[in-house]
Amino acid sequence: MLSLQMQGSHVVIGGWIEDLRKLGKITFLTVRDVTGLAQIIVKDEKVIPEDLTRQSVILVRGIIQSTKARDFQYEIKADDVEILTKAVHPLPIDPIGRLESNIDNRLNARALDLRNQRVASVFKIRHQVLASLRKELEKRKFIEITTPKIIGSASEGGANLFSLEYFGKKAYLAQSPQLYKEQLTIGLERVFEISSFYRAEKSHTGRHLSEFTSVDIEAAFFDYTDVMDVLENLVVSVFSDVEKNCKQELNTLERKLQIPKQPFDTITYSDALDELGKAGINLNFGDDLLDSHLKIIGTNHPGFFFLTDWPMSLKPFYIHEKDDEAKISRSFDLQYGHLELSSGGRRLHEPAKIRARLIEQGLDPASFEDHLRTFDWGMPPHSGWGMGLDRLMTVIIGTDNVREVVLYPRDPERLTP
Ligand code: AMO
Repeated sequence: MLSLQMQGSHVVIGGWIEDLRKLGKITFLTVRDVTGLAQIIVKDEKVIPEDLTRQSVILVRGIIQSTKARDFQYEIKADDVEILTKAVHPLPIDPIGRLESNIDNRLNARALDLRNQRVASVFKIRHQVLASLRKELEKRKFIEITTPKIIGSASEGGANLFSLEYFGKKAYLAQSPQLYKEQLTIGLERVFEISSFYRAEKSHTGRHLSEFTSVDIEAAFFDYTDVMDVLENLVVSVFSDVEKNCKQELNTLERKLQIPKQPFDTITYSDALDELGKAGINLNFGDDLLDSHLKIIGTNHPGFFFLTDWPMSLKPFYIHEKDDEAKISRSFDLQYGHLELSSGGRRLHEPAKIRARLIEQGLDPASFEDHLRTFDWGMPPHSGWGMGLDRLMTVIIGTDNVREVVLYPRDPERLTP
């Protein structure tokens, strides 16, 4: 790192020209590299290459001296400026964000968009979130796994799968690691995966992508309330780690993080129906909660809260019922206001029960045979959840568009770059 203490030293720095101003015969450049921004002053016109453009990559040789500039502690008086790579002019977007570009233009020039320090900050925070999740899960003895993304049959049932041709056979892109993570509790007991998964839904919202990053856990001998505890503590640790380790990035984004208060509120599905009833919407037990319903419930509960005790009829085949009420599941969603961040629950682990549930849901046990076999090999009682990392990032950053927090988002309209 350069500093004023190095006054008088000869230095060589490389970086991108962020700004360029000529004042008479003097040229001022600001050059950025991974360590920050430096001001370069060029007094000799012959030292400045012709047609120097913003975003060109240059090598500067010069001497460190004190400066009158308000935003810098020192400047470099350049003896030599060499262009390593010239950038075009005009650029497709203004990378320092002085001229605002719309999200589509920015995504079309994403590599350049990241030279905007606000955008780079989002992805540095995302890096910290991933590091924090891994650290916390490792502390709790979870082992990171990587499961196949090309699969031979639908993992959870349902129709929202991308299909592809696989050496003459039909294959699919995995929508979640659900079946594998459950199977792996036999051998590894506590597992987690952080990977891309795929949903062929024609959704055009700020929270749906065709390719999203899911954080999944599965743990033997945990009930659903135990994995809810893990989830709550993980979310709080992520917020604290971001707050502690990303001060500069939060500052750049002008974002003040509130560490969520614990314990998170819990409301049951029946409580939600009551709240809707008070708002004049009368649903029956078993009706799904639509976006418009979640908006109302989210207004009543603006922060993090768990929504539990969903009807079994709304849950996938692998979810366990409550012992005392067979119509209600041992399952939950984690909400942030109206936004669903995660869903999970206790799973069926008895072979006969899971076969019966598949049939009850109109699914064919024969197409799940590889999975069902593992239930005869000592399947422990287990629970888990899946959380949308991209959605969690939108909460941390404070945006309502998931495309802001994904480098190269994929949605029904976007397959490039
Ligand atoms: P579910 O389908 O609810 O559950 O997905 C879990 C979480 O993943 C995120 N998510 C998405 N994020 C962005 N774009 C999408 N298209 C998208 N779809 C889902 C959401 C959601 O809450 N197997 C179960 C989880 C489990 O029980 O362990 C599952 O996939 O944040």
